[in-house]
Amino acid sequence: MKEFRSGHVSIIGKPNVGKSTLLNQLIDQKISIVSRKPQTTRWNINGIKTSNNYQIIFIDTPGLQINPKFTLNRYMNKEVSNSLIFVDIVLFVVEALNWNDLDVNVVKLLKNTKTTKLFLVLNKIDKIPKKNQLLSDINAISKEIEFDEIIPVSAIKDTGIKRLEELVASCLPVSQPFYPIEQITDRSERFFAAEYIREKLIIRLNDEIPYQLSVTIEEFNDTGNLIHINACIWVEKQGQKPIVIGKNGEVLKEVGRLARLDLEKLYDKKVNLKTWVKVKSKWSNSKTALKKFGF
Ligand SMILES: Nc1nc2c(ncn2[C@@H]2O[C@H](COP(=O)(O)OP(=O)(O)OP(=O)(O)O)[C@@H](O)[C@H]2O)c(=O)[nH]1
Ligand SMILES: [Mg+2]
Repeated sequence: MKEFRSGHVSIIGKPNVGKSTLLNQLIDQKISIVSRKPQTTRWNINGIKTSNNYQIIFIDTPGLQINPKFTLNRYMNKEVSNSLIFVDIVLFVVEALNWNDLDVNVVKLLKNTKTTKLFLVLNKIDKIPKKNQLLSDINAISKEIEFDEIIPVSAIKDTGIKRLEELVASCLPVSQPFYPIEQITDRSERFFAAEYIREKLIIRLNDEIPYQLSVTIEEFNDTGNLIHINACIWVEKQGQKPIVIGKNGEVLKEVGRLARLDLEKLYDKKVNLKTWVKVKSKWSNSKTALKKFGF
C-alpha cells in the first residue's frame, strides 16, 4: 500500500492574483470569498483536501501589502507571515504577465523566511493569447528567486489544478491526516455567514466602502432545519450607512438575499438572515474594535 502523506501548504501572493479562487478550485467548494477588488481576503482560511493517499491543508491568505498604514492592513500582513510558520510547501501565486513591485514585496518576505519547498503558480493563463509569452515571464521571475516547481494554471477554468494538487501531494511528508477525512475547513459556520455577507457587500459597493466595512454575527441559532442569523454590518462613517442600506433598503435586501442563497448551499439548510448597519468610527485603526471583529 502507498504511504499516506499529509501536510500544510500556504498560498501567498500580492492582492487580487486569484489565491482564494485557487483554494476554492483545489478543494471543489467555495469557502473563501472572491471579488475583482484587491484586499478581499482578511483572514487565513484552511481548506482541507483529502484523498485515499493524502491530506493537504491549504492555507489561503490575504494579499500582501506594501507598508500598510492602518492596523487592519498590518494585521492582514501578519496573517501572511503567520501562514509561513511550519508549512511544508509555499505556493507563490502570481498573475501571468503582470509582475510588479507588489510581487517583489512578496519575494522579500519569502527571502526572509525559511521555507522547505517553494512553487511558483502562474495564474490566469486563460487571459494569455500566446502561451510562449509565458516563457519570458517565467525567466524574468526566476531571476528574482529560485523555485522547486513552476506551474501555470487557470484557477477559474480549472486548468492545471489537478497537476498542481498531485505535485503538492507528492512532496508532503509521510504522516497521518491532521483532520477527520470529511472535514473541509477549520472555520466555523458563523465565520462563513459573516464572510459571505461581506463578499456580497464588496461586490455591490464602490469606492472605499468595501475597505471600511466589517461584519459580525450577533446571533447564530441552528434549530434543525432552519438557521436564524442576525448580522451586523459595521461602517466607519455616518454617511456610509445610507449607501449600504440603499434606497428603500434595496441594497441591504439584495445583499441579504444573495448571501442567504450561498449560505443555504453551504449548510444545506434554510437560512433566515437579518442584517443591521451600525457605525464604528475608525474601527480599522482600533485594536479593540479589530479584536471584536475577529482579529
Ligand atoms: N481570468 C481569470 N481570472 C481569475 C482567475 N483566478 C481568479 N480570477 C479573478 O481574479 C479576481 C481576484 O480573485 P481572488 O481569488 O479574489 O484573488 P485573491 O488573490 O484571493 O485576492 P485578495 O484576497 O484580495 O488578495 C476575481 O475577479 C477572480 O474571478 C483565473 O484563473 N483567470
Ligand atoms: Mg483572497
